Amino acid sequence: MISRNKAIIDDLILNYFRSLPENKLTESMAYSMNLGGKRLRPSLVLLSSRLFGGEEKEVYPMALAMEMIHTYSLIHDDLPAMDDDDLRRGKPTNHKVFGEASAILAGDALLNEAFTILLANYGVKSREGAEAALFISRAAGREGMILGQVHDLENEKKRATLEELVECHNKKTGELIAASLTAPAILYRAEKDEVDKIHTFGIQLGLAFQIQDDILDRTSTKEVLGKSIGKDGASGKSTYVELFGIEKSREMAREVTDSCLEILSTLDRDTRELAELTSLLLNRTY
Ligand code: GRG
Repeated sequence: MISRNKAIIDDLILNYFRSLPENKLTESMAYSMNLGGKRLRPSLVLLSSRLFGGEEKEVYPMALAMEMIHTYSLIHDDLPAMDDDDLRRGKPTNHKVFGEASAILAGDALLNEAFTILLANYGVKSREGAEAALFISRAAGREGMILGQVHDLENEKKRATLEELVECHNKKTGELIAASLTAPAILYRAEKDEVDKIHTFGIQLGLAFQIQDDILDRTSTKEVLGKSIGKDGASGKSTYVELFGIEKSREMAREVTDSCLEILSTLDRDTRELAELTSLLLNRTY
């Protein structure tokens, strides 16, 4: 199921960029979009549309847009002014290949492209479509992922409390993951109670994902993939592992995963695929 979703999304991305005029900007956008990656957020869009009774193909543009927003955030996060990383997904970061100015513009263009796609395919077509696009915009912006990035920069300068760390992760990682699940629910007119539940599930899934990411940053072969890995461990930057150690962090990731599965069990829908993905994420190795 996971590899099928990933294959669909990889194809969507390839075909989309093949349809664009070839120039320096589209080359730089396509470079980062095609670097690989787990395609978690677009996969969640597909799974959520199935959960809420949608037609899978109808959310392909939404899935593509979510991966574009995610990729823009990674390009900007890697810039010298932010994390200053040379490698992403094991390959040279966008600014290392195309230069800093070009990388900033590629990120900007991916963000705009995502909202062009969302508005053209959903926003101008129905009220639910517009509400789904609005939800994604809020999750990615000032109240969501970008605010999380601001918290993350602040937490680099001090030892964060658990509450500060959770708030940072919920915004930086959780909101976009949650929006990938919530936007299809809105599009397919799920009841308010279900929309709230899938959103809460998404935020918790983001937290479990981020704790696992902190653990992998310290323990796995990810160490050879980018220099921020060593930096997180050595600089005292606030992470779960830094605050609680590996074993306690593993226990916390398990607890949050259990609470995700608990939320899913309260939805009167076939949540087996999402439950399977949730458990797989806890055991992921990259
Ligand atoms: C610069 C606006 C702006 C936001 C940056 C998402 C983010 C906020 C920064 C990326 C750095 C980071 C470690 C974020 C935490 C979330 C996370 C684990 C991102 C990596 O997501 P994966 O593992 O990446 O899904 P792949 O490569 O598989 O797509």
